[in-house]
Amino acid sequence: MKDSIYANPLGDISAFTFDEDVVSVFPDMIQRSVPGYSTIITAIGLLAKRYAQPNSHCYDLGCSLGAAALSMREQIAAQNCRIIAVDNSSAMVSGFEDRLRQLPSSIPVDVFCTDITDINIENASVVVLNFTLQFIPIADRIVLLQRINHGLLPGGILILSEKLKFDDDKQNALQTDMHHQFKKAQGYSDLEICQKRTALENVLIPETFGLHQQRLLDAGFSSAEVWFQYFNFASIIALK
Ligand code: GEK
Repeated sequence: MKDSIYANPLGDISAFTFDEDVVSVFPDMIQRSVPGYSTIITAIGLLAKRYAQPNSHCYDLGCSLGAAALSMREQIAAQNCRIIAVDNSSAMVSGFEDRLRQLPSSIPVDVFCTDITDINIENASVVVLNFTLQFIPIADRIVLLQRINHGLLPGGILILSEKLKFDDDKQNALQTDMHHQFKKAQGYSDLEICQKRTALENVLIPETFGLHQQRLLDAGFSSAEVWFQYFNFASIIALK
């Protein structure tokens, strides 16, 4: 279904939530809003193929409809892996469960409707935060990353994708504008772009790559580098 949630003028724009209306258009919304989204989803599968260890867990935190979990499930060759997918939107979780019922596979996927800051992360070889950390309050991000690092096995990997901001004002304005140009090229109107931006204010809180990198190192990762970037959207590989 095509996303037209912000197509008409809304008197009062309430804060963005992942409710049933969003879930019904989510695949179209994320594809047309996040530059490089499908490339990142494909690469998450390839990285999981390389890093998933036998008898370990692969986590998709903030799984939405499970695109990253399904990409991992398609590629993982290691024996006896379990995918654990978590989201705190019940509409997303039931949408993903519906999808899973239609797509059986030998690799089990457990889906939990809970806050990712509340879950136990253990015996993990791969952890994915694909455009999710940006919705966690900044003060809580370090603890979550520490817990992920702690739950990763030696040789484990975190894939962290985020919308970025930039220290330099000109760079920030340019990259933000290019993102809007990307959305316009995907068929969104100026009104849709503007109303969505208002709805996301104080809900999606981007940070610079420098802050992410330093926090990942502070959380115990040995290195963190961008492997993909398209305007102000980037994906980072952090190695335990
Ligand atoms: C994808 N990874 O398609 N606990 C659990 N889930 C949360 C929390 C939280 N505290 N905060 C937000 N979410 C997906 C896309 S979307 C990104 C991820 C976007 C969930 C929220 O319910 C939503 O489903 C997801 O994080 C963010 O690869 O829409 O920009």
